Amino acid sequence: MTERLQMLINGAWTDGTGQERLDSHNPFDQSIWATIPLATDDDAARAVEAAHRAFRGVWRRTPGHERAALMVRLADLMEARAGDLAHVCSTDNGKVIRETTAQMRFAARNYRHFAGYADKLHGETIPLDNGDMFDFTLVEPLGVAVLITAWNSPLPLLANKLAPALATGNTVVIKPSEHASASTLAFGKLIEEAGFPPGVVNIVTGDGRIGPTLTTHPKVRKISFTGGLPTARRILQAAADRVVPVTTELGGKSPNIIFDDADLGAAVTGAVAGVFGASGQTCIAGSRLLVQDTVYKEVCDRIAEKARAIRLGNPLDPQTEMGPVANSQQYDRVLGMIASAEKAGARVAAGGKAAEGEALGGGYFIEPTVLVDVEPDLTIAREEVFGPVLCIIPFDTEDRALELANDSDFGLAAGIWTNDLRRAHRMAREVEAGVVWVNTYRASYVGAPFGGTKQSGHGRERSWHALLEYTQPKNVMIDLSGSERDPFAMKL
Ligand code: TXE
Repeated sequence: MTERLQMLINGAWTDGTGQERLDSHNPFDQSIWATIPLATDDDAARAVEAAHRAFRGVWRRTPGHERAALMVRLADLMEARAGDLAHVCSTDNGKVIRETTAQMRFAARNYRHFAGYADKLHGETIPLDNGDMFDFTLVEPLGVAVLITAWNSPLPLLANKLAPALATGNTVVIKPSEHASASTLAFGKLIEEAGFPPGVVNIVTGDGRIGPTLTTHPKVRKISFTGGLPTARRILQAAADRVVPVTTELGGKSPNIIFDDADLGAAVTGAVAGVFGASGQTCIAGSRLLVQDTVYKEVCDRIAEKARAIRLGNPLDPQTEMGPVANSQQYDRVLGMIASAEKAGARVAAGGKAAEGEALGGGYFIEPTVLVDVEPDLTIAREEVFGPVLCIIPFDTEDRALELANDSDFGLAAGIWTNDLRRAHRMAREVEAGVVWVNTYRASYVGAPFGGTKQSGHGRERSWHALLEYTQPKNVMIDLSGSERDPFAMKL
């Protein structure tokens, strides 16, 4: 049965004012399993107005400890329903249930972590030389924040934004991806159950057409976006008109660098998990593997062997290691990029084509693909594939590894595999990335800042740094002297 889902505006579930709906496809078998409303501009504007009223009316004045209590309740609910939510996520975007289940716990921890900040936000007093003036700061929320997310990990991506936004007293309008909105709408039910006041969290569904209404609405004070670079450019241009701050979490072409002094077993496993986890559909995918020439052949062979052994199957089966890619556009795009890379001279050491078979339900499966001897200037080595494709590039010296690693428009993550402590520190300092892993890859912790540099985006999510994205200090200066001053002289 196809589920008919609704949006959440001002505390009420609604089809919106339009008649149109979008289909949600299960990427495992291409069935239409749900439909979502295609929000109109009017729906988007109503959601912003509701968030604005809730900000002005109740949320801004809700004490920190009460905001925290609601967020903890939300985290409890999310943990209790992790199984159901993971099921919706996996059905909607094809990510394996092992990962989506862990992701629900991770997202819940995010709300719990930021709840801890809600009653501990404070400004500072600033000593002035002149003793009869008193100066202090208030840390204030920005107001209505529009949170736009992508389809690959809807609820963890949302938690990165929503947890700090709520903890600091902002209200929000969420716009999940048209390719995977169902889990965000299921999460909306928990927002309601936890008891958040109406309008604090609104969810509108639809595609990019409602984007401009959300990003140019005069009552919006903040935009946080996770998605692709072309959309980021459009959002930044829209926000520029009204000088609205934007946090961007975009893609990557992250280098994973294996030196010959590394523990090769761990490095090979880390490289495989780093790019084939989530079928390569993560912004942090370690999609460029740089391997020192002395161990190049051995590493390529071991990785190709491991890639061929990855178990593909139904994402809802806990034994499955890799699911389909999330939608038909991704499927066509990834296969097209592999074909072009082969034509341009990359050699396929594993995979390279669509995966078919009875256990694969007719879905959007692509074989885990390893391309070796890849010239660093090939498109496949420079552009984000967002699919299960690894490019392996040899290097000789540490300097050359660094040069290759930094020769990218992106700068999200980097992995360094070495047992040389000095080299690990040198590389960590020199590599252009927002996140560096040494002897591990794709590890996450809510207390550690996350975000990119260069065209991977700006601003930070998770950790106390995320609080800065949703607050601004207001400086207050009080004259305590009680005496009249020279009105034409600069004070102090
Ligand atoms: O992203 P989009 P898509 C990369 C990846 C992928 C590519 C495209 O390479 O192949 O992006 O993915 C909303 N104003 N990443 O098409 O289009 C849209 O509805 C406001 C990397 O999914 O960027 C959706 O909610 N919003 C990434 C969101 O933007 C607009 C994860 C993202 O969609 C809009 C996903 C507009 N004008 C894809 N137009 C990562 N960083 O992990 C669209 N949207």
